[in-house]
Amino acid sequence: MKSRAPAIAALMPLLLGGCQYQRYQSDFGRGAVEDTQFLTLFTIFLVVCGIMYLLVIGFLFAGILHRRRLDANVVETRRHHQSHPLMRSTLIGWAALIGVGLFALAVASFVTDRSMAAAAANDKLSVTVTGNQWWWDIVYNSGDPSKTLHTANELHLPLGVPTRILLNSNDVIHSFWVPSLGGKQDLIPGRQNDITIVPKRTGIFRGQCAEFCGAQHAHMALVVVVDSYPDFIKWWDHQLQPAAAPATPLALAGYKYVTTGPCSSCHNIGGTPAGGQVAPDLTHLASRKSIAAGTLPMSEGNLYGWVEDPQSLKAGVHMPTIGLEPDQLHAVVAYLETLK
Ligand SMILES: [Cu+2]
Repeated sequence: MKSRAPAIAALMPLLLGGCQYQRYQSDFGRGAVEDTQFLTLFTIFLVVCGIMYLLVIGFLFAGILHRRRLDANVVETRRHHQSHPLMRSTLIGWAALIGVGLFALAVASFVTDRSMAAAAANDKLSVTVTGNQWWWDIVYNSGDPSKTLHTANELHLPLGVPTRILLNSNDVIHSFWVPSLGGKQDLIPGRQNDITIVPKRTGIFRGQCAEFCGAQHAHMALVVVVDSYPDFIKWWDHQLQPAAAPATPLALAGYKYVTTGPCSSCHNIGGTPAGGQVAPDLTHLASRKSIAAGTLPMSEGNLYGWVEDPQSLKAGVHMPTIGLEPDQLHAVVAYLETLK
């Protein structure tokens, strides 16, 4: 008989890849302490409610069968209903079971709630995330202003560190939701909400605005990267650096256009004259994994497409289609690619 080992070995990358993908955006991702707590609470509710449901259905069918047998003799049915002791004890048992089930759910819910509140009280890092149509502004808060970091659309979190994420909105209601890392919280204009996450698995996770916020709501995704603590500090230190100086004549031409032309009135690029504050910070744009809040993967081709005609890729986005000449487009993309 032929061994199945080679076939299973051949399937392993597919299976492992599937697991990896599942964690990317999944309520079963178990990427953070909060996600695991939610999942445990969900499992307890599912089991208790499932048992209750099966019991109700079981009693229903038992009642129907019992009734059919008794209907053969109406007199017997009446006598039975008046005096059957099993009926009374069954009802008392059922009421007690409902009480115990509801009490168990209340205790489980309370314990989960307290445990999440404890993590929020011990936060070690504070990040402010502001929702905009249709992108995420991200500021890493620090007591030292030279360490305050401004970025966009890609959130890095350190493994095992309780991080409080302060949530604001500049326009309409959005919702911060990274399924693999825990719950969901609204971003409301004029009000600050917060959510605390303690990541327990390194990796890349996808978040998505979960409150309909306009035509491009579906293109308001958030890439969340959980790094080991040393990698996170390395990333933070690198992101604090000003933009790299252009090294080629083409990139230099792009630098001049981007930092003094129309782009600079909306975008900020650290260490350059571009100081706009109403669009995503571009200082380290090319180090990110996506363009336009998860609309496209980061690549040279996608940068060309996005810069040339953002309206065809994300209709209604505030970035206008400027109509660059081909040489301007080559130069702008060459410069943006240096912003690692
Ligand atoms: Cu939305």
